[in-house]
Amino acid sequence: MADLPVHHPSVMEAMGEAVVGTSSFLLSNSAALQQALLLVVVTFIICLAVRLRPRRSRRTAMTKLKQQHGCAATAAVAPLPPGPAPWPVVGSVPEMMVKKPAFRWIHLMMKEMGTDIACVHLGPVHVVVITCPRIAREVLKKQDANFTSRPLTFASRTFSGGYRSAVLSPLGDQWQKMRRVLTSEIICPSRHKWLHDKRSDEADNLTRYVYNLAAAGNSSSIVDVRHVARHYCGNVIRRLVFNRRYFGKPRPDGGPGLLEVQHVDAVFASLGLLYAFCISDYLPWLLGLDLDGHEKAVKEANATVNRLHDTVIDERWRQWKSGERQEPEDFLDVLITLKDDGGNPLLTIEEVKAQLQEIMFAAMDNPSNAVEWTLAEMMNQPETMKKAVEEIDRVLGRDRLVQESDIPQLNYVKACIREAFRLHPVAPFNVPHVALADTTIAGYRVPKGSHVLLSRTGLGRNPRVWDEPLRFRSERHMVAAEGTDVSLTENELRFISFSTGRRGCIAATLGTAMSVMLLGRLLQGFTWTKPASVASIDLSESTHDTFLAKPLVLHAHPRLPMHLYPTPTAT
Ligand code: HEM
Ligand SMILES: *[C@@H]1O[C@H](CO)[C@@H](O)[C@H](O)[C@H]1NC(C)=O
Ligand SMILES: *[C@@H]1O[C@H](CO)[C@@H](O)[C@H](O)[C@H]1NC(C)=O
Ligand SMILES: *[C@@H]1O[C@H](CO)[C@@H](O)[C@H](O)[C@H]1NC(C)=O
Ligand SMILES: CC(=O)N[C@H]1CO[C@H](CO)[C@@H](O)[C@@H]1O
Repeated sequence: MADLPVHHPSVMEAMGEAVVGTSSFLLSNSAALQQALLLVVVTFIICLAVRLRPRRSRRTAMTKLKQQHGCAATAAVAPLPPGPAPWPVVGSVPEMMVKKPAFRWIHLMMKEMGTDIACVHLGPVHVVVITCPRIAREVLKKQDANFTSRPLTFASRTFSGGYRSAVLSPLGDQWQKMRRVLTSEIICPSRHKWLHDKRSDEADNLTRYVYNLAAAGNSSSIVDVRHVARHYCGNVIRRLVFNRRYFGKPRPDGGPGLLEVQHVDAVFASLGLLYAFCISDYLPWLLGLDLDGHEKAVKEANATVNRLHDTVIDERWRQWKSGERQEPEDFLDVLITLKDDGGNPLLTIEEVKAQLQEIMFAAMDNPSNAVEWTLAEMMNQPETMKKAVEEIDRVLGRDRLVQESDIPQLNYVKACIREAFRLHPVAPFNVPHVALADTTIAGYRVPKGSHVLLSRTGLGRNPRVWDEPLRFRSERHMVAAEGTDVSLTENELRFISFSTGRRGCIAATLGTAMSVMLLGRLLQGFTWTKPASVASIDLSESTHDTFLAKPLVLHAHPRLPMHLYPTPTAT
C-alpha cells in the first residue's frame, strides 16, 4: 500500500495508458465480449468471496466498547480502525460491487458496528470513513497538514485535464499554483464586487422566469423547482465565467435552451461520477476494461462539457492573442490575461479549460440541492415557511426585491439553508483527502496513502451531536444568532458545508450569495402550493444518491405588486 504512487500522477497515468493500450483492441471487438469479461470477473470475485469468507476481526468488539466512551478513543498500540475483514488482494471490493450504492453499505456497516471511524480495504487502498465531528476536526484541523492531498482516480484525472486544476489535484506545485490563482484573482472580494451586477441580473432573470412559468397561468401550470434551481446556478456561473447565460440563441421566456440543458445535465452527470467507488480506481489492473461502464460515462460527460466550453474559450483565446479584445469582463478573461513575474502568460489554454470546467462543477450542485430540499421541507412545515417569508417582508418591505446586500439581515432564511446543508447534503461524503504520512487518528493507525472520507450525512445526522437529527428544524441554528449573523460556514465540522483547512472551500461568499438569493427570490416572489393531488411532499431521499428522490414540483403564485416583476421582453 505504502508503495502505491499516490502522489505521482505520471506513474499512475502511465499505468493507465498501458492498460488502455492493450485492451482497446479487445473492446473494439464487441460489446458482448465486454459483457462476458465482466461476468467472468464478477463471478470469480464472488466465488472467491463466498469460499474464502473470513470472520470479522475480533478487534470489533473491543472497538465497540471504546466507541461508547465517546468518539476519540485512544489505544496504546494503534490498530487500524474497525471494519469488514478484507479478502486477499481485492479487499472489500466484492461487497462494494454487490451492495450498491457503496455509501449506503458503508454507513449501514458502521452503524451495525457502532463505530464513528471505520477502515474499508478497497484493493490496496485503506478507505477511512469518519462520522463524528471530533474525529473530523482531528483530521482537518489538528492534523490538516497530514491530509492535504486528493486521490488519483479516472474521473478526477479526466475532468481536471490530467490534474491541472485546484479542487481535484493531489498535493503539489500545480495544486498550489491554481489554488493561489483562484484565491488571489478569481474568488476574492474585489472580483466579487466587480461581478455583482451580473449576479443581480441573474436574480432578476430568475424572478422573471418563474413569473413566466406561473403566469403561463392556469391551475395546471406547474414549476419544477429542481429545474429552476439548477438552471439558476448554471446561468449565474456561466455569466461569471463566460459573461453569457446562453451558449446558443437566447430564449424569450428566460428558460434554458437545448445547449444549456445539455450543459447542466453533463455537469450533474460528471459530479455523480466523481469519487463514485469505481472498481478500477482501487484495482488499477482493471483500468481500460471498463467493466462497470464508468470510463465511458466519464468520457462522454467530459466531452459534452468541453464541446460547449471550447466554443467560447477557443474564440476568446484568439481574440486576446490577436489584440482584438482589450478589457477583461469575466473569469475567462482574467485567467487568459494573467501574467507571471516575467510578463509571460501564466496559464496555458489547457489550464484555463480545466480550471473553468472545475468552477462550473463547484458552483451548481450545492446551492440548487440545498434550496430544493429547503423548499420541500417548508411545504410540509407551514410555520417554517411563514417565518422565513415574514423575515423577508420585515427586512425588505414589500416594494423591492431581495438583493445581496440584504443577506446579513436574513438570518432565518440562512438558518433554513444551513439546516438543509446539515440534513440533506448534496453528497454522502466530503471531497476525499489523502494521508501524506503514517499517522494516528482517534487512537487508530491511518497509514500513508489512506483515503479519508468525512461523511457529510454521518456528521450532520450524528445523534450524539444533534438533537432529533432527522428533523428539519431551522431554529437550532438561531440560538447562536443573538446579535450575530447566521453563517452558512461550519468550521467545527458538525456538518459539512464549505469544510475547513488547507483544502477547504474558498468560495463561501459566492456560494452563500447564490444560495440565499435563490431561496430569497423564490420565497419573496411567490406563494408556493402543492399540486392538488398531493397531500404532503414526499421527502424520501433517492436510493443511489442524496438528492430528493423525485424532483420537487409545485405551483407558484406571484405575491408582490406586479411592477416588481422584471419586465418581460417581447415574446
Ligand atoms: C454553496 C456552494 C459551495 C459549497 C457548499 C462548497 C463546498 C465545498 C467543499 C465541501 C469542498 C471540499 C473541502 C474539503 O476538501 O475539505 C470545496 C472545495 C472547493 N471549492 Fe467549494 N463549494 C461551493 C461553491 C464553490 C464555488 C462557486 C467555487 C469556485 C468558483 C468553489 C471552489 C472550491 C475550491 C477551489 C475547492 C478546493 C480547494 C482545494 O482542494 O484546495 N466552491 N467546496
Ligand atoms: C502528522 O502525523 C505525525 C504522525 O502522527 C505527527 O507526529 C505530526 O504532528 C502530524 N503533523 C501535523 C502537521 O499534524
Ligand atoms: C393552461 O395553460 C397551458 C399553457 O398555457 C395550456 O396549454 C392549457 O390548455 C391550459 N389549461 C387550462 C385548463 O386552461
Ligand atoms: C476532458 O476535459 C479536459 C478539460 O478539462 C480536456 O483537457 C481533456 O482532453 C478531456 N479528456 C478526455 C479524455 O476527453
Ligand atoms: C432571458 C432574460 O431574461 N434575459 C435578461 C436577463 O437580465 C438581463 C439584465 O436585466 C436582461 O437584459 C436580459 O434580457
